[in-house]
Amino acid sequence: DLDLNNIQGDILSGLPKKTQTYFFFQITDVTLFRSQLVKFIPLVKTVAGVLKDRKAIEDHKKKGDKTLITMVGVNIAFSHKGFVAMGIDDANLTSTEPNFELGQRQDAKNLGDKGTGDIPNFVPEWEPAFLQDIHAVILISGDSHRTVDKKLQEIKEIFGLAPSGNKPSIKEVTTIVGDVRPGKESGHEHFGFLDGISNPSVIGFDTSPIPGPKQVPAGVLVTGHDGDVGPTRPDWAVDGSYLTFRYLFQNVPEFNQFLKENPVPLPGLTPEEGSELLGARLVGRWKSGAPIDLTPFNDDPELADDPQRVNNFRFQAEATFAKMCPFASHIRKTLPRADLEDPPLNISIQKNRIARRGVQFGPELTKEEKQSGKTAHGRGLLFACYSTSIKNGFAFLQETWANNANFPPGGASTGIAPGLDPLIGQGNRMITGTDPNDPSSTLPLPEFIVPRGGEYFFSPSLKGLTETLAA
Ligand code: N7H
Repeated sequence: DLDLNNIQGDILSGLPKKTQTYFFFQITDVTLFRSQLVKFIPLVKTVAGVLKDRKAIEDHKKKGDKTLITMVGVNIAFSHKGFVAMGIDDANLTSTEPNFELGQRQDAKNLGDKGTGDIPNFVPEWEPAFLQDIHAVILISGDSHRTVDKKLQEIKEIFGLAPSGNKPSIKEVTTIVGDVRPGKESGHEHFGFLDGISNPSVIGFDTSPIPGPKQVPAGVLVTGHDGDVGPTRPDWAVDGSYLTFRYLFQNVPEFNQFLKENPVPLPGLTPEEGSELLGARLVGRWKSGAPIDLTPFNDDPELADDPQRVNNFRFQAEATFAKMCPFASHIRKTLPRADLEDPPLNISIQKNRIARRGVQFGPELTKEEKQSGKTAHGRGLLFACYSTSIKNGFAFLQETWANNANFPPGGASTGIAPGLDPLIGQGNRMITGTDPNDPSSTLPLPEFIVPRGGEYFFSPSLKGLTETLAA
């Protein structure tokens, strides 16, 4: 019963992309903005639109045509500050969602970002642009910079930012461009690991999910449906989703250097193999995507390529310590499958699921960076995720799981705290369990990922945009 023509495309299917531009802005003239929004709405790509695009890509591939087809997808989302600026009552979105109400700049302190002062005057160590108020973001995904830039220009004209024509109703705060990595690295994030393997599959929408974690009811990702634990939604706030954006810089040469200096000391492994194994044990997957839980000591690209197996694991409670995926590995921290869902705890984690839609930004490593082991050019992940609760979703994963050395609780069976999420954990950064033969060995970790900005948004339905936000 999902209305695919009413839900923005990035929420359920992800906008197809080789490149993606995030255009962040403030609304400076509300009345004018609402009238210009009427002209913008037809550009918004719905889930139905994305499905059509994906079919076109498939058909194109089937014909054996290797050229890219021109493709572009536009979505829009508003922050709480944006709704306030527009005079829209968003109480249904704030009443049970303190993170959304606060805004991410203040909430950054709770997330563990570095900075000065106390909430509400907290100033995180972020890029200056993200210290300003952001009212809304327009996402443009596409096959090339040319297509996306052209669409951005069209949008700027609608809102009066082109040199001639309309009066402006908005002010640009910042524009960030993300790019899928080139060649063989396509689909891999900057540390080199395949990403986007495990995302919640939605009952009634994903009709042939790959074996893996339980399907979620639509309301985990789309407001107003079964599984949305929020308050009753007014019409305009049904069929939407919260969008969490995080501007995350990755210290890639430093990460590689750290692996090089700390190979897992497993007999029979070369130092290079030991370093590779350490990386895999930090993430919970090998660079190919093959999970440590199924293949603890060797990468297995065949397994990684097999959709029937690549996500079909629970974290083996019965495995010997040596074979076990470290409790604090990134994918175990952020989706602790059997650790919580199975006896003795039997805790459902359905409400904690998020749909990740990020894209990489920044250049490939240069020769100099590889040699020096030091970052010279900013790069990382434009992290984006959707869910109907930030409190149970992104913020919960970051604060209660990633930043918590005692999570997941199964770690207690060894008497040793698992440590922080080695990638995104903030605080006293250390991990245990990376040495398969020594549960007690503790590895202090430098910072590999640095948050430099972000905001929380709500991505409304087409009906909400048309009937309530535009006028
Ligand atoms: Fe993570 N990485 O490339 O190392 N992530 N992540 N993430 N992440 C995942 O299984 C990465 C971040 C989740 O369903 C994979 O699809 C990087 C934040 C969740 O089993 C890899 C950054 C949060 C999952 C990475 C980053 C999460 C997940 C394996 C930042 C939320 C799915 C690929 C620069 C607070 C877990 C896959 C599951 C998987 C990486 C950030 C959450 C390789 C580089 C901020 C829920």
